[in-house]
Amino acid sequence: MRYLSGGESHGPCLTAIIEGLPAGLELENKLINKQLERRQQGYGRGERMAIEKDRVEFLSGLRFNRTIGSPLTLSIKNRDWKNWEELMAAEGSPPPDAEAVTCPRPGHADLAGALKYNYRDLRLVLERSSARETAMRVAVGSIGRVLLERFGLKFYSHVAAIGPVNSPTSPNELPGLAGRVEKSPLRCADAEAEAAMLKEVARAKEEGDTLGGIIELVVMDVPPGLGSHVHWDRRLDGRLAGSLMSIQGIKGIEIGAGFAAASRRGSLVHDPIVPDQDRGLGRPTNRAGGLEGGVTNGEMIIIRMAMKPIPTLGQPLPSVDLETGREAAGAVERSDVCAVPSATVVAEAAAAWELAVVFREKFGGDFIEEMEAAYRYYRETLNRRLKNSPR
Ligand code: EPS
Repeated sequence: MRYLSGGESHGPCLTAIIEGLPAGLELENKLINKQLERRQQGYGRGERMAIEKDRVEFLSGLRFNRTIGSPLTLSIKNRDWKNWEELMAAEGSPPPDAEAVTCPRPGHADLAGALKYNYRDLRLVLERSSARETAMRVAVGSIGRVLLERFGLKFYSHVAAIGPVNSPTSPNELPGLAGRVEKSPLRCADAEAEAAMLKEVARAKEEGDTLGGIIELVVMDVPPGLGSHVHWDRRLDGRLAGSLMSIQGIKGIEIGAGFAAASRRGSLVHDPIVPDQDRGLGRPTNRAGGLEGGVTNGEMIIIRMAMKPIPTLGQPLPSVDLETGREAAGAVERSDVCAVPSATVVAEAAAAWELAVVFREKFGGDFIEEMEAAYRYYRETLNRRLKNSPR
């Protein structure tokens, strides 16, 4: 299963084509739209979010709310397009008053992208590097999530830190606190931490600055055996990390105990395997974060991501005007102060997509019932195997 997406931040729309979904999967746009709405929330977003109201449209691959096995084409309109029609026109020439963006923002894709593609106008980089692209990633990931929810997988996320303020919530608490997270303007499960984070974001905004933070993602009820140890590019830890790291602004990833495991002895890192009355085998701890050898082990997946502060600053850092070669401040554009809450929703979707891909690899099938039969067979085999293991 794979997808490609296209679309500029201020172009007419975002588009994606997904190939490889089983036929017969029920899809309703309201499920996808709910995820798109979640992504648009969050204290710290800029004025753009007041303009957009993201909604998915299905352009192919769906008939009467069921996939038909052909490529599923999705579209999300950019409402802001009406303000950019001339400057971002696909054909013709630039309007006479069009000004090129020539001062790269430190920390942004501006400079590296312009050097790579030999652009004069940095707009050609920022239009596609923009986190606007994540609207489509959420739509695509949500379709993977619809598929996985049929098999009982559950996704939770929260903001574990914004700038220097940490939330004390642990991953195990997330299912019970999901309602609180959904209502929080910062997707933070802890009221006290949330209040301090809100202050921090307001202060950064006042000072023309931006903030990053830490996102925690949990996936529950994941069957063991997804991914594979047999080849590097089939290891699921690497695939999840690659996909999550590619979300705009993410600079660090850890699975389970992550970096903390490096300073502890093995006896304090690895999760003992014990007999378990109900499951056959149990793990009293989950420092592996649900993945061993690049394969899911049946425990919940726990991933933490570090997001850097947004590089578009109200008080810009020093830069160079690429047109003149002289010192100049980095470009100032309308932007967000903090997008960590939105990124938690993007992370859920990106992980859902990657897990859906490995689910399709393992259980295959051209139609959904065929896939479900393969899944049932595997579950029965696991049950026999685990229940019969000698105690
Ligand atoms: C972004 C800059 C802002 C954000 C945008 C990402 O957009 P604009 O330049 O139009 O104000 O709002 O995020 C989105 C549009 C979105 O849907 O998340 C950037 O430069 O990355």
